[in-house]
Amino acid sequence: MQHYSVAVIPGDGIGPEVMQEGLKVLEAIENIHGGLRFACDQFDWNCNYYLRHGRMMPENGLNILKDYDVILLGSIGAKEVPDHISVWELILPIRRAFQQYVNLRPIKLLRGLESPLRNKGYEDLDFVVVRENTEGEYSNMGGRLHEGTPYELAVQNNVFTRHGIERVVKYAYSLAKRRRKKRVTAATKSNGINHSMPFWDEIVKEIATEHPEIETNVYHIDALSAYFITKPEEFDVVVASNLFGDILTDLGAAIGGGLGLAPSGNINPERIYPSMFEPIHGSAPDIAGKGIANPIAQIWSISLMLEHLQQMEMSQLILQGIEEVLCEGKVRTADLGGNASTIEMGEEITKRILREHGMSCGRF
Ligand code: NAD
Ligand code: K
Ligand code: MN
Repeated sequence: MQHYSVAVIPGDGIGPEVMQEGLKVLEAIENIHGGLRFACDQFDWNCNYYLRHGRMMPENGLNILKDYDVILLGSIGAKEVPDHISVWELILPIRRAFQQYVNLRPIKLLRGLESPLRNKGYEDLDFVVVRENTEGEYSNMGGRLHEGTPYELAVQNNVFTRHGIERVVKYAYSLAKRRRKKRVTAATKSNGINHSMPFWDEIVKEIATEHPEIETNVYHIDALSAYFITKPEEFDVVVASNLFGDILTDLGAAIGGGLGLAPSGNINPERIYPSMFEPIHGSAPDIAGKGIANPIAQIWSISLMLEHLQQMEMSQLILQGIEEVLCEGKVRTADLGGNASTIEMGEEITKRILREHGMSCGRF
């Protein structure tokens, strides 16, 4: 029997709604496999917790999380708490303390869905973005001066370290080696950003020469964004700084069918610390509480989590279950043009995964 400990942080808004469906899928996987056990502990660390305790997680929160095999997150953010508190005091500390320097975001059009890009099918849309996740533009170095005067100013420093760039670019190459097209595309803006991007480009070039079997392209971020729309079939592994990767992947999610589908992994490749899996989307306050959020991004994030735990077959099974439900087309949430609830969508996928294995559908 293989045991994994999972720290579950449902979060705010639609986070708990989609997490509930994700956990049904995880339970189904335990039933199918027989030899896998997930010991899930739930933590109520979110904006409500902040309003009660004045912090997003307990003082020893990171210490508590550190002993888990993996962390599963829903989404964080509520209007009562500024984003610079909710995100900066929960998600960013986890990413940094656990050296989750790779933010892995598959951009893949699932079977059964149509891309908003005309004439692009699932054969054309299948790549991954590797986003640097611990430094770059998301630093807290800087500040504001002369507030309330006409001379008011804000400075935000970007922090790029050789170590930080090398490790994420190396990861991108190691991933490209295992993929079909064997191609790395690096995002830059060396014609507009003076110090950090030329530094980034130099390191990409150094690592590229160590991998002659991998094709390397370097594109400016503005052009690259346009190519996501005009020629997505060209990409295999795209590596980008923290900010560029963040923006590229919401765009990637949109061409892959929307934010309701897009998963991500915050990965510590050395496996010294737990990695964290979460949908790309936030707490979606506009639809929270209505029970209509699409749970697929959360469920697919669990598939990525199983891949990280080297349970490839179970990971594939989840993706297959999602695709089959989408191909059938009967049960769809509002973002996909249907009228199914979050629960109906989650349970349909769970049932499908169980049925694949000739299991009775239990309580569903
Ligand atoms: P968002 O991702 O929450 O929502 C953007 C749009 O996508 C909304 O119209 C929303 O309804 C829709 N959407 C998102 N997920 C969906 C789903 N599963 N099904 C159907 N539709 C979905 O982004 P936002 O509105 O910019 O941010 C809202 C809050 O979330 C903010 O507080 C923000 O800081 C936070 N946020 C958190 C994370 C995170 O938890 N890692 C990520 C992004 C944003
Ligand atoms: K999220
Ligand atoms: Mn984002």
